[in-house]
Amino acid sequence: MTPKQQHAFDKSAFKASMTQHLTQLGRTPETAEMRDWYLALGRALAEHTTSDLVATENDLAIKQAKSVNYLSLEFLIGRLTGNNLISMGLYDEIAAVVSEFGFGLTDLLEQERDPSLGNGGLGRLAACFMDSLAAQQYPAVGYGLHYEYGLFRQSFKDGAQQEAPDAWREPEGYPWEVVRPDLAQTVGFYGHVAVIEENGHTRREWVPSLHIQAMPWDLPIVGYQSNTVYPLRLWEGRALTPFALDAFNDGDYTRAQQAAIDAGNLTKVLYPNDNHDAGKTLRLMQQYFHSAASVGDILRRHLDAGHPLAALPDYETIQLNDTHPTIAIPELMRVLLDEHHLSWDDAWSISSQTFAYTNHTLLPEALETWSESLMANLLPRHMEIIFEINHRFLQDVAAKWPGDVRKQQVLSVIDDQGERMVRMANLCVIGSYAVNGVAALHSELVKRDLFPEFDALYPGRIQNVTNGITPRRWLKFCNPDLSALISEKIGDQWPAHLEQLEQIAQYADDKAFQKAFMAVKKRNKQRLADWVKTHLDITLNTDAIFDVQIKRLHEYKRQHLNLLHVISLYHRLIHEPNFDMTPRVVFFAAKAAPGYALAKSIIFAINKVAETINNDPRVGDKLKVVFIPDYRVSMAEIIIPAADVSEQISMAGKEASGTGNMKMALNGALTIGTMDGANVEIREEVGDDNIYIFGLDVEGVNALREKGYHPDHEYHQQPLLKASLDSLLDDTFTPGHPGLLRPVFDSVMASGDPYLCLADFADYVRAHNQIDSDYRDSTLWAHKAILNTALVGKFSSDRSIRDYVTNIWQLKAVKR
Ligand code: CJB
Repeated sequence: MTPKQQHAFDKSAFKASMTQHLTQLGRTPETAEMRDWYLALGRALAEHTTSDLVATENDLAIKQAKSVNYLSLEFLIGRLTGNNLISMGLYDEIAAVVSEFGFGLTDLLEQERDPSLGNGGLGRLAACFMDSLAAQQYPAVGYGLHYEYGLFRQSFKDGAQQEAPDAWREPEGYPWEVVRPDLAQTVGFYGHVAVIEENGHTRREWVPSLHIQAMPWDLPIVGYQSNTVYPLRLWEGRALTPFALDAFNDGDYTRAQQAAIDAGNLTKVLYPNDNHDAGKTLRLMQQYFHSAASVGDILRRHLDAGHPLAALPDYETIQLNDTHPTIAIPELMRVLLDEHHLSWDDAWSISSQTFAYTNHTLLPEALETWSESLMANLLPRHMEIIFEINHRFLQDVAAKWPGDVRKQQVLSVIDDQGERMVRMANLCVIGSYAVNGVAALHSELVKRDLFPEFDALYPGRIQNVTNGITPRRWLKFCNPDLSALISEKIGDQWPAHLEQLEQIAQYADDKAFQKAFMAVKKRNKQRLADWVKTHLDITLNTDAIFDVQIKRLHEYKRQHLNLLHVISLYHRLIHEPNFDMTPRVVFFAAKAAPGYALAKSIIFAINKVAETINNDPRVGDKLKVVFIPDYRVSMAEIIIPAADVSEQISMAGKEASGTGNMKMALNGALTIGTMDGANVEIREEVGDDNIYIFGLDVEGVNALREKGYHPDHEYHQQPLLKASLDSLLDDTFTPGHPGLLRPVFDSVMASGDPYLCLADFADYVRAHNQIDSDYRDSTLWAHKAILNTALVGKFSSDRSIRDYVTNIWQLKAVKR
């Protein structure tokens, strides 16, 4: 439904449609529960988005335009209903409809379970990018996987993380999705390569021994105030036939159903690792399944539109979101070579002008490699093609650096030191026309430290596109009061033109505006405090500083540094009679990968410290610690508008960009952060006075390592640090059970403190002390907070997408 159609929004027809959908759920308005109403609302709205999706798909101008295909194993979209209502321009109309049925819209929206089809930043970025593509009408299709279970649900038992399956579709199915059986693909696995003699030529062709059906489900990505709706197409693994007929007829029922069981497992669950490659066969199967189905669909669309194969790069570009879909490169080569019988050079020319690759991390443990023997078994023809790509590539390397064996070794797609492994990142760089990092600093480090030889071999190929966030979800929807206040001052065009926020900078010292701005913050803090009271039974003081660290649990993100600061505050409150501090609530929310033991120990430690501090009457409401369980997009939508302080404290050089930093700054929080990732660019925008930078920068980290780092020196030289660490060993936080928190102590003391928490501790405490004193000056704080909101317009994902469009994809917007 478009703004044009909005005028024609037919309330009574819509109400009838909702009632009709209730009937299909076996309910009447009298018997329906809140959930049924939510489902009926979603289904009634989805009728409109589906029809716009199909119309967009069949739009001739779009078929004739170049599209981007965003390939990602993760799309962390979050709830769609509220967001789509905003994009459709129907929020107020629908609020009126549901109130006539006797409900509040926000209560109804709470019924939706988040589709958690991603782990963290990488998956959320993909969702923001789809939103910005649709908002600006750059033709796009998102390709992902239709996991039956998303990221696990997290709860705590005696402080320890428990995981439960996330059945996000619930029994009734997800109201926004539509299955597209006419677009199903078939994907092969295993088998052998046949050599076929034909007209005096031999050619090679893969004969898979297992076939699985890829069934697409489309979710609507609704353009902001437009009728453009692009698909997020998610592939589900299904058996081609429900059972093997021969075995069925022989009465071997178990074997007969094996195919269905195998196929059903393929997209059963999202792998819960973030920034970590676990190397499981089923994961490689998911990756290939995703790539093959997506490449098949892209070629179908291209050929259906009547374009020649050779023109593929003129009409389609394929963005690889990290290395997870790399296998799409040899898959496209295979289809061009073996199915369309193109020559190697022609196929390579097409393929290498079609793919582009985004690198999201420098962490060695996250850089994917696959065992050559595993790949040769699962995808024998692809392995041959990879060898051929590598063989030709190494000839180029030898031509550039004659006789340099080391260059050959580091650049080769195959790592042959030890078990032979396929390096997916190398394959991506070789097979792509553009490679980008996700923030200026990160992209420099990709060139300087990760791929210096590639940068020399292919000058200009490695670029930067700084990440961004969608202002529709991360300001307009999640912070309606601040949105209204901004619109009052500068009009309501800013959600599509975030740079306009700069105009509110002129009100940074306007007393009335400061008052209104801080009143909004206070209401948002109250909303979060109410949530905490209801769900965790902790009473919070909303005059306290709300100090927030929300992100995946990872040593490099240093939640344990934050914890040490919390412990140091507690220590001082108890042991220094003259110590005074501005009241503070420190919020954490984070999931740990189920197999990441230390991350789980850190969660446990935070929970135990929280329990002790929150129940110590000597502390009063000076300090509270809240670990919000089951962090997810819908929770972020409540926490972010309430944050005063945003913790972005990774060890410099480790966080590629960060996007939570952008969301909190946009909502008027001040960052305490290292010179890492996008913090560097946030500082450039907001200015030194409006951000709290601390700790070693990348050069400092390298210099310290060179010199030799000894965490125990820090321990012995800094009494407050020592006291804080020691309390992890005794039973301060685990009464009667000393030693339970030792893993966290050991991670910095016995394991050499790989992320330099102790080296940065003193400066971190200094920065927090500055925050403590600045916050007391409410005028000063309001000034800084307003400037954060005003000056981070650069971080709209609309700008990121325009950078991709201009510097990489070369697309034109098609207005419908
Ligand atoms: N990132 O979320 C992930 N998972 C990975 O496996 C690798 C990187 C994150 O991607 C975000 C989007 O680019 C970045 O903002 C973040 O720094 C990075 O850790």
